[in-house]
Amino acid sequence: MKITFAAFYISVSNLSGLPEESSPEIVFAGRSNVGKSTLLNSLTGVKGLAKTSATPGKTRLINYFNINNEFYFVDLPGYGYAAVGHAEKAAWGHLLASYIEHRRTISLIVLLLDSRHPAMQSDRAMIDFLEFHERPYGIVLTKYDKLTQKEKVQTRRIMESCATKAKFVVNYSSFSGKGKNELMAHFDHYISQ
Ligand SMILES: Nc1nc2c(ncn2[C@@H]2O[C@H](COP(=O)(O)OP(=O)(O)O)[C@@H](O)[C@H]2O)c(=O)[nH]1
Ligand SMILES: [Mg+2]
Repeated sequence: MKITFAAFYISVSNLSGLPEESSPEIVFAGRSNVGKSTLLNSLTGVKGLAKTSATPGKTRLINYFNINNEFYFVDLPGYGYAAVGHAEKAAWGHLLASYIEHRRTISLIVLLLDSRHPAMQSDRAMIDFLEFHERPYGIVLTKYDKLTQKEKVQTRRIMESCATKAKFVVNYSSFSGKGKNELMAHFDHYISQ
């Protein structure tokens, strides 16, 4: 797959604001600061398409991007950010859960995990949730450029034991471009079906 067109489409703050279920959606989820905005910008080649921020936990919206006038990339709000209040956290957890569970046009969920600490409690909870609801998901290990050789081996072992239903695990670095072609090849499979 080649992305020839990418543009912001719409931001929504609740389920009733979601677009019609018409085009396929590739959904990106992960903890705050995992590198999701950076990954979206590097995949599309559009700098600043998704805003990158030094202050994690600020994006509380579901952002839709039109890709090739064919499908959407959907950027979910980051989870697991400690400074967010309890009530707000619960509300967002509920929104994310309902969206992931019920949205019929989701073709694939891409779960981003920080390759240095890939299975923190909130990540495991997300993996369990996806597996319980039998949603098609793949894993991207972000910031792979930061790993030592030893950590690479450890990370792979952890993935093999905890994300058993993942369709793929891609080692990714937005900085070097590592993993980009591999990830795009996986997308082909889910969009052309
Ligand atoms: N070393 C390294 N840092 C990255 C990579 N991707 C993102 N980052 C850094 O991680 C921080 C959070 O990135 P951002 O995309 O805003 O994360 P988000 O909160 O998940 O959207 C920023 O300082 C990025 O520069 C990567 O592949 N390698
Ligand atoms: Mg972001």
